[in-house]
This record gives sequence, C-alpha cells and structure tokens, in this order.
Amino acid sequence: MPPKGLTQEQLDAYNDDGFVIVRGLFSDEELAPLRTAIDHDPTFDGSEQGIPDSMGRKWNTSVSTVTDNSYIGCLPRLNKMMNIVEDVLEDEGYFWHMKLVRKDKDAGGKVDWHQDYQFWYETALTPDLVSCSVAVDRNSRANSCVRIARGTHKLGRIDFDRGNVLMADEARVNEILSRGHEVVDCEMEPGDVLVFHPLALHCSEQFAEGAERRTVAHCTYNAKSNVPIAVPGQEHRQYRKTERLPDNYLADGLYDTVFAGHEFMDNKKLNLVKGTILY
Ligand SMILES: O=C(O)CCC(=O)C(=O)O
Repeated sequence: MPPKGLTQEQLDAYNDDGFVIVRGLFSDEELAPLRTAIDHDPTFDGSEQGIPDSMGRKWNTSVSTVTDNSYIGCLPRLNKMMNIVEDVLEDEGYFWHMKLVRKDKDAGGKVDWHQDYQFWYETALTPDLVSCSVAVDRNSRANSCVRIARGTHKLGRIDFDRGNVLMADEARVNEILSRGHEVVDCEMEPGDVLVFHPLALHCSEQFAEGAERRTVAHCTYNAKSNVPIAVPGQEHRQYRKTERLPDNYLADGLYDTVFAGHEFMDNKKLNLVKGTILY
C-alpha cells in the first residue's frame, strides 16, 4: 500500500537514516495560538519540570499523556500526524504522550545524547514507536535544535550511562560517533515536523545567549501490536484508541482552549523511576 502521510522518498529516508523532516505540515497561522498561549504562560500551567543534564544544568519539559478538546489534546490526533505515524509503524498507532520542551536562559541545559527507547524499554517490548516533533518556533543550530546521528537507529539499544541515568553510555556514544555517523542539525521552520525513530541517537546543545526556543512539541505514538507490559504508574502507556481529527480542526479553531484546563502530568511524577523518567 502506498504511504498516506509521507511520500515514498520520505519513508525510504526515514528507514535509511532513522529520521526525516516533513516541511510545512502546519501553517504559521495554525501554530500562532500556541505561541501566544506560551507567551502568556510559559510554564504550561505550572506543569514544567527541570530535567538535569550531565553538567548540572536543567532543561524544561511539560508532559501530556491525555487527549481532550484543547489545542494540545488535538494536535497529535490530526489525520496528517496519524497518517505519518501509521506509514512508519505499518500498524494502527496510538498516542502515548507529548513532551513540550522549552529552552531559555533559566533552563537552558543541554539534552545529552540518548535514545528515547532507553526510557520506554521497561514497558515496550519492541521499538515500534515513533516521535513526530512539531517546530513551533524556528529551530536552528543557534537555538539548540535537535541533533541526530544518522543511521544510529540500526545499532540496537544502548544502555544508560553508569554515571548518569539520563544519557546513553558515554564511551559507547563516543565510539559510535567516531565511526562516521553524520551528526545532523535538524533545523526547522515553524510548522516543520521531525519524524524520528526511538533508537535514533540524538541530543541538543545548551541554550545560547539570546536564542530562546519557545517549544518543540514532541508527540510520541506506539504501535497497537506493541502491547506494553503492565507497570504500575505507567497505565497511560496502555492502548487507547486515538480518535482522529480532520486536518482543518486547529486552523478552524474547533478546540476549546489552547491548554488552560488541560491535564498535564503532575510534575512530581516526572521524577526518576528505576533509572528512567516516567512519561
Ligand atoms: O527538544 C530537545 O531539545 C530535545 C528533546 C529530546 O531529545 C527528548 O525529549 O527526547
């Protein structure tokens, strides 16, 4: 069956490289309400949590695991997102969570090299997941865009570093990077979407003075057939059918609020659980 959301070339690039950037999936006007709401309430209703990096600095994230009729609860459910997800997973996909990652002078830590699957391994038997990261602002090297080591999704799962439970084994990462995997700066204009594999080794640099990044909305989905192990406290990872929405839903303002009243994950629960972050 031909892909529904990606072109065949984009799907081939994803399979070869572990990522692909889909340009202009969202219009600037479509994202404007989210930008305005973040400017009014940059902490997403107090749900942000600082995640430590290996240098003792922090970066900010808010996590959502529920869908509702807020902008935040609708964005991951648009047909144009779900079609991409199902092209990649070759299965019904369902929404797992959204991470909103903001960087500024107060929380401008780097995101150390890691694979997302390191954090999900405890519940997901296979890496049949995918993340679609929506650029809300311009993402460039200057404002610490996501960087991916091309082709690393083929290397298998890397252990956590012994000294730092949030990053991949540093010695192994250095070895991998010395073997010619090109490190790609995933530069994006607002509305572009980075689609990437949960085993793709990635990071982002620390905040550079004057180069804020309001947010990237990292939306993650699991394949229905990748039935999660039941882990107490991780019930949100179990299958729930994702009700799709038409592509015009946000542009036509059919949502209730942007994120006021949306139930973000309690930031106290984002603490480390057995060496992984709960999301
Ligand atoms: O947005 C970023 O800078 C990177 C975030 C990231 O790598 C992650 O949340 O897994």
